[in-house]
Amino acid sequence: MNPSGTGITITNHILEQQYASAGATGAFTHLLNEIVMAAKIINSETTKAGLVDILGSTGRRNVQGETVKKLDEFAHGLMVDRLYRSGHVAMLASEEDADPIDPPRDTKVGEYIVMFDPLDGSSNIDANVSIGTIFSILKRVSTGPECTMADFLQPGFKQVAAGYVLYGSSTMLVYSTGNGVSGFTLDPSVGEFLLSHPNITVPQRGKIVSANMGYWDYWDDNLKNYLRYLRAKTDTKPVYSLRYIGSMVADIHRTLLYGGIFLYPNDTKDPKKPWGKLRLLYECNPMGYLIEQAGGLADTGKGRVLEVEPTELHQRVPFIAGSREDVEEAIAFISGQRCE
Ligand code: P6P
Repeated sequence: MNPSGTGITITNHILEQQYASAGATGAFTHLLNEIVMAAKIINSETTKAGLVDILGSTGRRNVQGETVKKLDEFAHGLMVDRLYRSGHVAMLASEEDADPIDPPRDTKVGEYIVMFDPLDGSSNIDANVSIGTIFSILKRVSTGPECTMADFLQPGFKQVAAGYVLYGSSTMLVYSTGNGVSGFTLDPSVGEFLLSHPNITVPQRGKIVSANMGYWDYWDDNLKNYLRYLRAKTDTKPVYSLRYIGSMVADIHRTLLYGGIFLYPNDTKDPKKPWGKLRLLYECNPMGYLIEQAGGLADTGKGRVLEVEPTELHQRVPFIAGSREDVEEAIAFISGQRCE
């Protein structure tokens, strides 16, 4: 085991990607490094969230004397500040804001569009369940002085990078710029993300199914046939284990490492919204990009997630992702081609 601080830092890794990319200007490197900085600061806040609540409930202020903010509002504000500070962002969109976020006055802007969920799963934080930050990076496509909605409504295969930060038993940053997926673990003793999971690859097939089975009655018969198939013991397949954390970053991280299948399918909870809960642009596209970069598949049940033509900033899509063979099998059931 290397002593702390002797591994490859994420900054080294990002720079190596820049050197390998002909004509790179360093803008992308700077942008990614601001996300790394934001991750370190958010991590610091999430690890003391419980304490802040206690302090906040007595003094109405946290230990630094600041007004106690909801953690996701804090993470949102920090991401906006750090990203625009890079000087390479054209415009931002966040799960926390209905509309895209304009750059502050007199901010140097660049060519990148970043969409993010600043603290996905934050409702779990009081239970000390892992939560995460998800980000998706594209290049603007508009050419005028102002960005347009077309810059945001690009299909997922246009992403130039995507990643997440998982604030859990250890804090990890996992990202891809299109050359495979790399995972870095924060070493608090040196304050650096060190390469811990080079070239993450999803196993071709797994033995884990990850879905909120509480919605069973809202799902259609084809999906139920698939789930019954997974829990059946046969000579050709094992019984699948159910693992569902209810925090997308944690569930997808496990799926990337262990394989299997994660499903947030469409449901009939609200007949007017038969498309599930997860948002396309800053949850399903970045996670789908990472899963595909790691050799897996990400599908809506009706096609590849990364080929969905977006129509709205916060639109939701069904999301079925994980090991290639598991997703292919799920789609065969969901489409009605298989029933056992
Ligand atoms: P449900 C968290 O609130 C989140 O947006 C995702 O992180 C997670 O995958 C999903 O919702 C869980 O939703 O309906 O199963 O509680």
